Amino acid sequence: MKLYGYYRSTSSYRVRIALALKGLAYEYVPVNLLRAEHKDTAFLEMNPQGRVPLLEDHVQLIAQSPAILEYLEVQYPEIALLSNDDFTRAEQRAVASLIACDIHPLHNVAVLNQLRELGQTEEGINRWIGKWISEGLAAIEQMIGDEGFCFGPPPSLADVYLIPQLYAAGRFGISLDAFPKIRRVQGLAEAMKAFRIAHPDAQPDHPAAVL
Ligand SMILES: N[C@@H](CCC(=O)N[C@@H](CS)C(=O)NCC(=O)O)C(=O)O
Repeated sequence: MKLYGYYRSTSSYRVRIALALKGLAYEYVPVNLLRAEHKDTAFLEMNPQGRVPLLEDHVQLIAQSPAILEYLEVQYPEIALLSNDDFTRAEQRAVASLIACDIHPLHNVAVLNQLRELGQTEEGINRWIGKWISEGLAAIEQMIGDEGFCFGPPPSLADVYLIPQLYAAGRFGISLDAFPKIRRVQGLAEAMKAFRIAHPDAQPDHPAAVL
């Protein structure tokens, strides 16, 4: 398998966590968003949307992290990220969807650049980012369980989405002080190897690694 990604792309980070939790080996192919490598013709031929992540498996290409994660879950079910219980599985998907649909797209680089083009100030943009991340995390704080990862001892799809979103919150200087349950999950992830090897700091295209 090959994963085209960028070290601090939260949707690439989701896929790296899932691959690590499932114990799947893959080749990581960095696509530098700052150098606009995702808009190169060669990359656009593979993913017409020009975004990461992109997964290659058995010579097939899959775009969009939710589609990639679903594919991995079906193809490599031995370590499952979704519960067998219908209600718990729906809860796990609800947290994932909240992040994928209602938080992350609002602070994606293309959206922020569009706000800049429309004349928004950096201060306004920071307030915009803070609003969507803080409101989303406040809801998640109430949706997740009282012990273990989001929904019990084993990490699930909800954690696969939550941990990268917390990394983004940190990058944008958003405090997690009001979210003790979320901070508990963050602590558990920090202690688990699969999450550590998927972290942006551990990627070969992280600036500290490239220098
Ligand atoms: N819904 C997509 C979002 C992908 C996405 O927005 N990726 C960002 C990085 S996290 C990207 O490639 N941005 C480049 C751009 O917007 O030009 C997914 O989950 O895969």
